[in-house]
Amino acid sequence: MYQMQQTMRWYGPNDPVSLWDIKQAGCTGVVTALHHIPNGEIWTIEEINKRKVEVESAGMQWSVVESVPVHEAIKTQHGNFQNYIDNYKQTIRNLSECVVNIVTYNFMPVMDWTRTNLAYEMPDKSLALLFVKAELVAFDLFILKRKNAAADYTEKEIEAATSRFNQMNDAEKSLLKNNIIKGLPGSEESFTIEAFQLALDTYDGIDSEKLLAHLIYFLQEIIPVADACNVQMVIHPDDPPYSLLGLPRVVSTADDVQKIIAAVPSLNNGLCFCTGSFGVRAENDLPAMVKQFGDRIHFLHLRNTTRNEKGDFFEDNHLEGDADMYAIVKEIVSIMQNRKISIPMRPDHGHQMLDDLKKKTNPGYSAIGRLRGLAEIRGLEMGIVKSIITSK
Ligand code: DNO
Repeated sequence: MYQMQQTMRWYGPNDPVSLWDIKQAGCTGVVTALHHIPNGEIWTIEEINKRKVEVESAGMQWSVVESVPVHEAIKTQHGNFQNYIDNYKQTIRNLSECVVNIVTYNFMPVMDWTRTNLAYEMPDKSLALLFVKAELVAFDLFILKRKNAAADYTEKEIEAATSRFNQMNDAEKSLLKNNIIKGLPGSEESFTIEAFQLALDTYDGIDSEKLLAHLIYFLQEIIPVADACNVQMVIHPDDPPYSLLGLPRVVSTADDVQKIIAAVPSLNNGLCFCTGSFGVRAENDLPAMVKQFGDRIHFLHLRNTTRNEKGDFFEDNHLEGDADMYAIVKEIVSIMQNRKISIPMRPDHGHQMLDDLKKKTNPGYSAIGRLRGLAEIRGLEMGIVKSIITSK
């Protein structure tokens, strides 16, 4: 039976987690990107091959690129954005030339994934990633002081933000600011507060309808290239899956995904199905979404979150939290048998725990927490697969 290909993300030679650590976790594939190449520039065949050889020298395969970042000019359609689209096409061709055929990207304005607290202590003393809406609102109103920000929030939200901000000392305020504007691992963008405001300003007049039109234009340009060279493009959902700081978001729900597919139906217009991102919205029925979009899910991020009705969430253990991981993996197993393929997955994030508590790690990307997540999901999948075989 077809089973998921087990992979882990690797940030390249500076990652404190080595390729051999990943190999020892039981992975056969690696998810990586050429983070040293400035956003918008072409990835040359030479540079791609260098990374490929490095990964292969540890006995694994470069399974998925995460990410080829989409330049902000493409999202806003400002300036020489068409040049950036042309560069993007060339990067897709070059990756295909090197037989690296799955490419992740996102279309989130200004910020990639966002958390307000990167070291939230769990009852077992491991550290998790946390998003507290009141802290984000406090950052917006009292640190960034964005014009007309208050109009984006309810009275209750403003009250909660004010009271949260008043409890924070200077060090906590500065940490909150940095968590939001400095960019989390893989974000490729890092700002000062002034530059951050300028970046937000470039979205003046761009609502979600316009941003979606820009995304569709981008796809109409790049998907024919992906089709011609057999590359699967997979969009990562918004994380968190709702508007932040007044910015539009267009990849947060099943309806959003449906619109993107309807505009560009090729199966190479695919999805990186991230259970942790979609799972923060209660109306996203994850197993149903796997079923609905199964023919174009080419990459999986498996992780779990526990949310509340205020929009807060923390990253839970992989098999705990709001996402029914059993039902999700069962659906994935069934889709892989229908499609006769193994879909690459990575255990997304993990708690900082055990020896990693003494180390400097990339938030969410320490070795041991991800190893725990991978091991649990691997066992879950094996149980599902064996129970299907024995019930036949
Ligand atoms: C965070 C990641 C994201 C993801 C990008 C894809 O942990 O899931 O940074 O790589 O959004 O482009």
